[in-house]
Amino acid sequence: MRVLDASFVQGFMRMADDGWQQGWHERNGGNLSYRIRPEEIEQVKEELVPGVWTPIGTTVPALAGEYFLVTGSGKYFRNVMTRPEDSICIIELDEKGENYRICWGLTGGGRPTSELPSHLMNHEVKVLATGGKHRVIYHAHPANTIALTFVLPLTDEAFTRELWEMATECPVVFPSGIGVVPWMVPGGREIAVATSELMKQYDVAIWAHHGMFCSGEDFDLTFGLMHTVEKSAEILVKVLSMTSVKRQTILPDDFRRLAVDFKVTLPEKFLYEK
Ligand code: 2HA
Ligand code: ZN
Repeated sequence: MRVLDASFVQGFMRMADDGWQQGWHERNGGNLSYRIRPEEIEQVKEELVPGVWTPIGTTVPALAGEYFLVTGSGKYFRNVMTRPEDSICIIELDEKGENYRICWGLTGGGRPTSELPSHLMNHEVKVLATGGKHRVIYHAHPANTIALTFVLPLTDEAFTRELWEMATECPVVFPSGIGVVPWMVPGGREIAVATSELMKQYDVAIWAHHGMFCSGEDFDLTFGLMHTVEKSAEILVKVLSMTSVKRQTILPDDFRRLAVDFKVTLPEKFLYEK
């Protein structure tokens, strides 16, 4: 089968285009990666041409030998639908999880996303934490979430609680909460370590004054997670634009009742009295 005809590639392209249409990917902003199933890579094997081994910049032994579909460094989400073969690539990791090689794509040259260390370290944490269920890591620059990093305290507790309050579905969609990474230089191992540490407990991490990372089982769930957090952030921005005091809101005991009916566990550290 042609790589571009495979359903996991089609799903990846659609998600990238959905993010572009949301306005989350100005210029070359954001990046997306998918951990390919063995049977999926088998389908497209004849089109793979391995390049040279290149250091990842970190070590991910739990992902040794795995294949990933990832966006390219400096490539635009806007072009993924029209020029996928130049915008995205399939990479293979070596037997130690120290190097990668490009096996398909980036026809005009280039490298995988500049955030490859963060993507792979998040994948590694999620493989271990979910028994391999999570396959998608998504980074975008949604404006309302970023705006809140200038006005809310940069704590997991503040972001989780404030965003849970803005839409009843939120604690059901991200019951474990949201982690916050203080401002750091992007692109390297240090921010990757900080993010993947948070991903041990959360499926969402916010990078102050930069953007958001989400992890999920498939394209629908991971895109939906980013979309839900950003929608909630948009509501909070609107509320804060009208007033600094909410007349009424969802209270800690309301969340506790919701948790029972929707069969989710909401950590008590987010249900503090204000
Ligand atoms: O330009 O979003 O964080 C890609 C990015 C870097
Ligand atoms: Zn970014």
